[in-house]
Amino acid sequence: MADTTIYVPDIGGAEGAEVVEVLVAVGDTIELEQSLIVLESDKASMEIPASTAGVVKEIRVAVGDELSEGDAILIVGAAGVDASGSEEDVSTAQNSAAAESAETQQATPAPESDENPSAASVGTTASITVTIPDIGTDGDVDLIEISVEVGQQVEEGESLVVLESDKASMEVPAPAAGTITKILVEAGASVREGTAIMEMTTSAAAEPASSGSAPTAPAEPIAAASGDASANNAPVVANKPDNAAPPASTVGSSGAAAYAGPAVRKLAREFGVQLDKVQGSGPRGRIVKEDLHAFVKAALKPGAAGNAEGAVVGSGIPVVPEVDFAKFGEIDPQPRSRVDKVTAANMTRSWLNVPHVTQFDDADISDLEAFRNEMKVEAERRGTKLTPMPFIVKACAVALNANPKLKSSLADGGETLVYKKYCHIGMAVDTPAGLVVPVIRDVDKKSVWELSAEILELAGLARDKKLKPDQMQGGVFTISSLGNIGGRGFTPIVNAPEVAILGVSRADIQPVWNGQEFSPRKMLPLSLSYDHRVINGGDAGRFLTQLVDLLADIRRILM
Ligand code: CAO
Repeated sequence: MADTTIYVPDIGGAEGAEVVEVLVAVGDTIELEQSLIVLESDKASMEIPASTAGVVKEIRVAVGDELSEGDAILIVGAAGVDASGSEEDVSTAQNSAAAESAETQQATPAPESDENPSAASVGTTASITVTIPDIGTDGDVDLIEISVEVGQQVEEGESLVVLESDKASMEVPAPAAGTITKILVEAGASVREGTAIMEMTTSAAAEPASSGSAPTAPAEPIAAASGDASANNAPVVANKPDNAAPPASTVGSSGAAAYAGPAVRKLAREFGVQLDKVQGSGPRGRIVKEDLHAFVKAALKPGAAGNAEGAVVGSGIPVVPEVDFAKFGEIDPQPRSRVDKVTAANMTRSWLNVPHVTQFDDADISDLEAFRNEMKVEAERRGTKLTPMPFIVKACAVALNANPKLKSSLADGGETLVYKKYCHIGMAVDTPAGLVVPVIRDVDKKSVWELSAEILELAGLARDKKLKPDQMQGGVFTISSLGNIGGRGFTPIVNAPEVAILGVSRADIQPVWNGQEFSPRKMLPLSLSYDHRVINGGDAGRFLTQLVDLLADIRRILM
């Protein structure tokens, strides 16, 4: 692709609109209609979208420039072409020199010259290392999640990583808008104030704060690049409060007079929020994402206007009113771990979306238990411990492969059922930080010994908070065993988008009628919950019956 210059399109006749933000940097890969700059006239502020995709090779404007229709904004080249290797040698040399100097200082403001627009094209990137800010503790804390990846563009204040101490979890925000160039830590690492976590290039025009601002520091908002631009690369207009007549290209109908960028408007539409009801905290009252979050949070509080006790919100779910428990006695409010909160959100989502049915049966594991006891010495010799779990996991894999619907998932909004040829099974593990579900891969290809060792290893990693994200992904079915704890049965919640989950309760000796007499048999209570949109009683019955048969005679696992 030849280099393409992107010019200011028709901006409704506005002359000399001021560049208030540059949203991309040299070297960025941009998509069609991605916002490039924000212009502000005396009537409105506008985000100018890209009329072509590619890599930004040169930026011809800087914050403070005054632009009119037809002025060059930037030059875009083909993706994958090194900017320094193009025919634009002179200007890119300027850029890289400027980029280097920007590492230590802010970009030089562009000279206000209309005659020589290229003189205004200074490189506007700086490279910074983000470190862990003051997190209120001298000791190490766990870095439990990396929320971004290399190459990702982030907004100022966007969460980069999540930390969890034994007291609280917190997010470290991006100190400035820019692009992540290197991640220096792994999820599960122990970090402390000052630890370098990633490197990023920032738009120098964005005035990056010193690296590693406080996790809760309110970010000086910068409009997000938006995929929400209207067609034909028309600028997306965010009306200023004093703009009485919104231009035709204004995005969104509700709150049209509010002063907000398209990304915020899009979010507002998703939340169903009327923007003119939201107080903006950005420059000149611009509404930023944080304002929207605060608004929604306040609106969801019981007692908030329009949300009185008993009223319904969102999808029509009545809100459980908050109770002042201190009125009734001493209380000890504790912040919940992130794992607990994520589990709560997942469970609620599954409970609300999945029509659950639970089916019960007991497997006679007397012979399995006898065999397991015989194997105990060998297990010790192998340095492992043989619980019923690896046999259950293995039997599930056999029954799942024979009943593949039980390991399918819905897709395309319910139009498609995705059958999986692989058999990765998740195992719920109870840890002090909450419930986690490591996934055992290719269960159908592993021996019971291998599964036993892997279960021990994954359960240990889970309890030590050392599981990597990919060790918790890709499951087709989940087993939740409370066998080591107790209970006669329970109704587990499907781990969507999976469609079935097996609950295992505590095995016990039960009198079982053998046709002539009651004999003492070790019975394992099983409960299978399934998504009735996908699985019918017949499917579930066949699966569970086969599982019970396999566990009653584990030689069948080999068949
Ligand atoms: N019936 C009777 N005894 C059982 C049993 C069962 N169904 N399952 C396990 N046991 C026994 C084991 O044999 C072992 O006894 P011994 O030490 O005498 O051999 C003991 O209970 C402890 O087992 P374990 O917990 O060390 O190992 P496991 O393989 O059975 O389970 C794991 C591993 C990770 C599933 C389990 O430790 C765990 O965390 N379970 C809780 C999962 C959970 O919270 N689920 C709920 C999710 S929904 O809220």
